[in-house]
Amino acid sequence: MKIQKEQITDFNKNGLQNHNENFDFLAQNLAKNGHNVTDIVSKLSEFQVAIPSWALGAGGTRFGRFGFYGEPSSLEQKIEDVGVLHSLTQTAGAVSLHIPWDIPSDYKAIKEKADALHIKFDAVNSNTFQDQKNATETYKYGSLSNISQAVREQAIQHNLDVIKIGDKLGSKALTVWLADGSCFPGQNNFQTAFQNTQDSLIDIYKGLPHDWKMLVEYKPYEPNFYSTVIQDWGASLMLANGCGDKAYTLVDLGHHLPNSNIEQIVSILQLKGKLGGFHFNDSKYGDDDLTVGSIKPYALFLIFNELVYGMANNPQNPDLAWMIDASHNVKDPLEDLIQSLEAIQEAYAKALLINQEELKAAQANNDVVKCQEILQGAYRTDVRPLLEKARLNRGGVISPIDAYRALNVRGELIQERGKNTVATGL
Ligand SMILES: [Mn+2]
Repeated sequence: MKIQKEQITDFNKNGLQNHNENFDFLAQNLAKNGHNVTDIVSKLSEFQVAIPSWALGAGGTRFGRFGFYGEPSSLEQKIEDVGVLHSLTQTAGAVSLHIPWDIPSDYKAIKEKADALHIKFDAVNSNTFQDQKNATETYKYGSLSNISQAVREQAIQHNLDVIKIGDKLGSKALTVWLADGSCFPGQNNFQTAFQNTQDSLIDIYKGLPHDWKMLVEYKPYEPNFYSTVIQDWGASLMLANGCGDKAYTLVDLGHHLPNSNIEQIVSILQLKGKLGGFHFNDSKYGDDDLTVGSIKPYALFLIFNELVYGMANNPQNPDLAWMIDASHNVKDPLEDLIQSLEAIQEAYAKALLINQEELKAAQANNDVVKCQEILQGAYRTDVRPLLEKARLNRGGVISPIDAYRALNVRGELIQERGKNTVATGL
């Protein structure tokens, strides 16, 4: 399914007057307070977030999976779904593939399809948390960290293959997330597992094209419940540093123990020029993979405050790979992704409203109350008209969820694909 320009124009007709009134009111108020509204809107327009291919179908839990009708069952269809998201929101201009779930059979055709929908190929993700069909070795006891050299070699080769696939599509980064670890004390020697992982990553790093990055993701627990080899940002940073300049830490919002100060982590990594990418989601208890901003929107805003500061003040840190990393069990996956994209833009817009000079002055005076007022003043602003304007400027819709429903996208997808499709890999 492809959304046509006329459908978007038609949909926008109804809401345009309301939007204009809301936008003008907000823009005037912001301008009075010294904000450059045009600049903020253009920053929002430019901000693009990659959609992971695995988030386009229902994810499921350890206990069961309830499918969602009309799911994409091929890479082509996944890219079409990202195309739908992008044409409505104009902020999903990239897709992040998962190998082996998304190996193209016809590279040229896939690239042409993505180009036509204005979608780029973001970081490619390797998978050594499942055994693959016909594999000679098993990852049951780990992959890059495994005590067996044969297993490590298989996992290294897989990552090198993923780089080759990504390279053919125009990707510029490999994301490595390891499920490696142990479920019981004594099961693993921590030092051996860490050293094996470092050595394996160095072998993969050697296979990176010169303009590529390696992003090392961390997670404190799950699927291993006693220890994970790359449990936190410190372990990730050590491994990245051990590989070289093109290796970076990747922060996934859900991969922290409760109450971790994630905004401080991203801040210091940027200072050190080592923050490579960011995965968005939300959670209540752990790696819950919920809709971005659905549980802790203020924490997301505080993270964006640090990201905005870093993007302005840390030229030593590269442009970040932004991706949603979520899973959908009860919602229409595309509606969930639209809500996530909106929440990301909202947090970004609010962070852009923080007057950094004023904040610096208040910090210099140890005016704690003023510091809080500045942050919360920005947070309490209803920035949605700015998001609407950013979308409209690029040819998107005023209200993506309403448009998605008005255009009966899911109904069309079911018509086209049937009810019992399953997204590959899930
Ligand atoms: Mn992730």
